[in-house]
Amino acid sequence: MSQNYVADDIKVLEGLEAVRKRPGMYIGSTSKAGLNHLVFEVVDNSIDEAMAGYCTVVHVVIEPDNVVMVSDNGRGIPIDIHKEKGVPAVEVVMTTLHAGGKFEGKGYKVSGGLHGVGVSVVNALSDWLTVEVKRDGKCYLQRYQKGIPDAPIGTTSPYTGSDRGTIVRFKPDATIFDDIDFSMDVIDHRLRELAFLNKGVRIVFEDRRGDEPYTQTYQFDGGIKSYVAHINESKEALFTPPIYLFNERDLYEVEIAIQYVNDYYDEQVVSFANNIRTKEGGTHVAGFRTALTRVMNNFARKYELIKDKSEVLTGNDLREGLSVVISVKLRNPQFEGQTKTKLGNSEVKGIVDSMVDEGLSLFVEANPKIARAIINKALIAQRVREATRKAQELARRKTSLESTTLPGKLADCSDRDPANCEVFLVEGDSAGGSAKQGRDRNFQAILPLRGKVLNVEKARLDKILANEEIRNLITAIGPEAISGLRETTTFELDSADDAANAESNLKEVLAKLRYHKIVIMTDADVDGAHIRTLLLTFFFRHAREIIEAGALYIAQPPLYLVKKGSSKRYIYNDKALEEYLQEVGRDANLGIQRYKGLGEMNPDQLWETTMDPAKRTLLQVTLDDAEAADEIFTILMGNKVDPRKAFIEKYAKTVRWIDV
Ligand code: 0RA
Repeated sequence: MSQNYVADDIKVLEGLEAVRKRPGMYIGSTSKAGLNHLVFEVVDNSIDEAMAGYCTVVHVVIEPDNVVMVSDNGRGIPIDIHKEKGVPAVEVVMTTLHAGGKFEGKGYKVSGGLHGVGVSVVNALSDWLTVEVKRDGKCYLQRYQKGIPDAPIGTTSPYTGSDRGTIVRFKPDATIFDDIDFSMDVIDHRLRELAFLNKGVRIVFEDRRGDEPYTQTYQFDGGIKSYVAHINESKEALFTPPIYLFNERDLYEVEIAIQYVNDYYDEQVVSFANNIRTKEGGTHVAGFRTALTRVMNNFARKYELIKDKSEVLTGNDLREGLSVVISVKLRNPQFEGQTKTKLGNSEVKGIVDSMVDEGLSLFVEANPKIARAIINKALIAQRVREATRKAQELARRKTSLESTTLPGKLADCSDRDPANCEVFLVEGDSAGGSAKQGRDRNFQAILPLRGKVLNVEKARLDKILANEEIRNLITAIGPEAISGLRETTTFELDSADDAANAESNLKEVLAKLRYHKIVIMTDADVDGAHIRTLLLTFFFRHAREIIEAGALYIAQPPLYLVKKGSSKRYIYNDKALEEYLQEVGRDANLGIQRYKGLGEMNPDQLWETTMDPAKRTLLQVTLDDAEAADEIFTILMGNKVDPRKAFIEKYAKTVRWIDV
């Protein structure tokens, strides 16, 4: 035992105590996110071993009592006696802060982990933890309680296996965390992501807590190339397979997979640094964008795809339909931004830029057809942007004439303060008639919309603007509230405070809306559902900020009127009807009227059931999970039939969205 042992021992205890006192400092929080983070911290070590080329399989099991087991077939954490500390290296790793996995100079290029805190933090926050190391034909075992070893490391016998690896099992300390129920979905999603990011590694996930165990095996030999393909699964790719760029320089590794899709105008950038999702982007994304724009312009100019010397493709032109996964690995990642998910290392921009420039230039020369397809798409985007700008200028000039250009069909309200006002988007003229009579004209406006509005998923903004119903809708609610219709759209404000920006954007949107509540009021039948989906798609695609501002609602008209003697009752869905019938008994003298459309209700009834703020229920449309909503819209409205069918079959019974 070294002379330093006692001093070191005290340091270890102090370290563990610090972690237990302020867990949030090490794992972010003691809520669900922090709890799940424990698993990722342990998994990261195995992934590092895989990245170093020594491990092919990682198993993650959630056992019935929320004990987590992570095993790998790597070299096994070293058990030789640590020179300074006089205990096996594995004990040092398990008990010393910032010693996890990162044995400098032993071939470890990068180390993951959101906070990169190491497995000792998991140990400190566990009721108990065991580590087993299989190497040199032996199996070593050590157990800890709240981070402190029960006893010196021992060997378990008999062990005859020739396999190697590390097995960590731990039970989180219930006195530290809000609760210790790991989230299957979050862990499942992250493990799949890790499998995409670390190609070839097999990750087996099992959740044994339910009656039926849940098992998944992830292994993607295409790495992030498979990831992009997965993102675009239900879309139509402009070309396959995705463009794949890989390069390493000094201690930087850059991996990028690019694909464009048709009939989809948003861009999807999914970026990572050291396997950590950088939601706010950063220097790696900036370097990519610059290089993409430059390479495509060079190609377009060289082959005279852009005529005029002064003509250029802008970054915006090249964004439409772009899906890209960017993964960089580096020694000292700096995370910045609101949520610390923005890569800040300034040298990375130039490195990624020059690597993409080099790789993509070679690619476009070797694959001119693909390059031309991308450039054509960007040229169309450019023309559309120009056409939209003109259309919008026209619209703006019209709106400056104030209410005279409001659509003739709009029955406006008298109050001029948008904060008090609501507009009901109503399907058809007959329902529109009832709504007009039933409303409170002081603050409620009615805009009847005719027929199937338009399949907005497929249409571009310029075509959408040519549709009269949509133009009416936009003019009625206030064209200036829709950023796609404003002159300048600012992308990626570089250094500014993002939260403050979001806040001021909302204020700006509300300031430009003519009504702070926009209510979709459609029939409770299939056609009504269709129109509602079309409208939601329109708002989602082209006026997302209105949803974000919380200004979009869905009215809830009743499905039935049940009369019993002189009393009457409105019922809003089949389940409620069933319950009511159970309650009153089926043989009672009941009159049940089913409303087929809003038009069947007299104006008083419509007011009473659906429009009166004192009695109605409005569903506020949220963008809680824009990514999920986006997927659903694409599947439901897109070109491909198979994913739509599969989706509907999968969710027919559960999902509320289809029926929203
Ligand atoms: C440092 C050196 C060696 C292996 C590891 C760390 C290692 C750590 C973890 C954590 C989870 N699983 C792991 N597997 C390996 C290599 C030692 C040697 O030379 O054999």
